[in-house]
Amino acid sequence: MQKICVVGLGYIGLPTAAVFARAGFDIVGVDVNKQVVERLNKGEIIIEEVGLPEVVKEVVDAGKLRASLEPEAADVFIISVPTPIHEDCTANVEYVRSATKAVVPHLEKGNVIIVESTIPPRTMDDVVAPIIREAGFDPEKDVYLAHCPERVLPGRILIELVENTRIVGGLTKEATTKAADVYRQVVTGEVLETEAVTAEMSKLMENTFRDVNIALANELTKIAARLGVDAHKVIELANRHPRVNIHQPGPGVGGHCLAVDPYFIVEKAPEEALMIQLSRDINNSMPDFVIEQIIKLTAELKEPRIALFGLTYKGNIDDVRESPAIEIVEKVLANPRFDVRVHDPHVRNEQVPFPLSSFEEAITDANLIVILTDHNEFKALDPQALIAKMDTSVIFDTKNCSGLEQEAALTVHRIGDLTNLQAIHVNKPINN
Ligand code: SAJ
Repeated sequence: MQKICVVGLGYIGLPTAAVFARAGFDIVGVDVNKQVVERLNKGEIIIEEVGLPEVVKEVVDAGKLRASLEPEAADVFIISVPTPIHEDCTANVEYVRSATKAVVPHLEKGNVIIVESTIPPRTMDDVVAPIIREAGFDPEKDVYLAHCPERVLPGRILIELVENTRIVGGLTKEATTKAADVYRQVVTGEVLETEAVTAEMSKLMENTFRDVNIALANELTKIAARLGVDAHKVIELANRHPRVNIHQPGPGVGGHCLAVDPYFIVEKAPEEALMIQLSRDINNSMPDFVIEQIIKLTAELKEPRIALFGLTYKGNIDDVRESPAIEIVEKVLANPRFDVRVHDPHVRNEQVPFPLSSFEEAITDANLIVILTDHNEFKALDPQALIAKMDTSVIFDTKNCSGLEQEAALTVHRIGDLTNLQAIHVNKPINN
């Protein structure tokens, strides 16, 4: 059986190592984090993913997976390390570079090296191949270099690693086939073969497609606010056309993929990637658009009490990375006029630099609830409980998810339908 060395034991590398180990491969997993390595060798993991603890325990106990701080000789190397963005929105490929350098001393002719990390176009040619060449190998003849981007969804990683279609792009045709054959031993979905740069671009374009389409929905929302149209209704009706799929507007785009990957394209072709950059700008402008509405809604209140609901970048997860909700909360908290409560049933206090409140605390005496994330809890809010506890029962739903209906005692504004947005009035005069 082939031996695989997986470099980077994070959200993708570790499940990948586990899936190959379960299929019978001998796996050594490498990470620079000592704690990750020590725990893994005891069959324990420090990340959360459905089903993963069980599979890892099984393969570690069976001697199929072990961890190390250093790479070692293997038939196949899989590099799965992060590619964060710099302050100036260019990709930081340092981890890919250092992982490749760490692998090189253990390389032998005929080895396969696969990069799974999301990388800017041409990184395989311009960053990875030169390191291999410097080490004395011909990257087009002696070893087989390929990019195989991951495309799994957290919570379903073990299933999607096996069932999703994979794209494999090698530096040469032979490298493509060699790398694709590695995946064919565990993947039940299709394994599609292409060149390295095409594989790099297709991964980036998948997430860019979504980002651009969300930007279109967000732009529609702003147009609708100006023209007095309900954008949600427009989207619902337009999407009845068999070839139209307008996405959903919201408070912005978060997560470590959609909010990051489009910049990898802009970086390499800034003069051409105009729509991609503009879409990033539109989505990045949404937190301020939400705050503008909060300011309009509370303009006539002296010290408005505001409950902000939801911090994660999407519903029913605990991930706050790049979340637009965090930006909104921090800006609202910075405004001394506002008395703010923040509530998210999926987030623990130590994840964020401000205090969190319970649902009860947040709604009691509130003038306004702003929904920023579509958690199930916020889809099923009980209007009577809100009316009973809030001071003025006004909801601003930026995810159009609450299911709350406008009624005499309850005012509901949705992000795509701001036609009737008016300042909240209180019966008592505000000054004196
Ligand atoms: N969002 C909207 N409107 C929409 C859809 C999403 O505002 O109509 C927002 C969400 O609220 C969230 C953001 O976009 O803030 C991203 O959410 P998502 O669920 O679209 O994407 P991710 O980042 O969780 O996962 C994506 C997936 N890519 C695609 O769907 C094309 C996933 O398959 C990839 O594996 C992942 O990126 C990745 O690792 O690249």
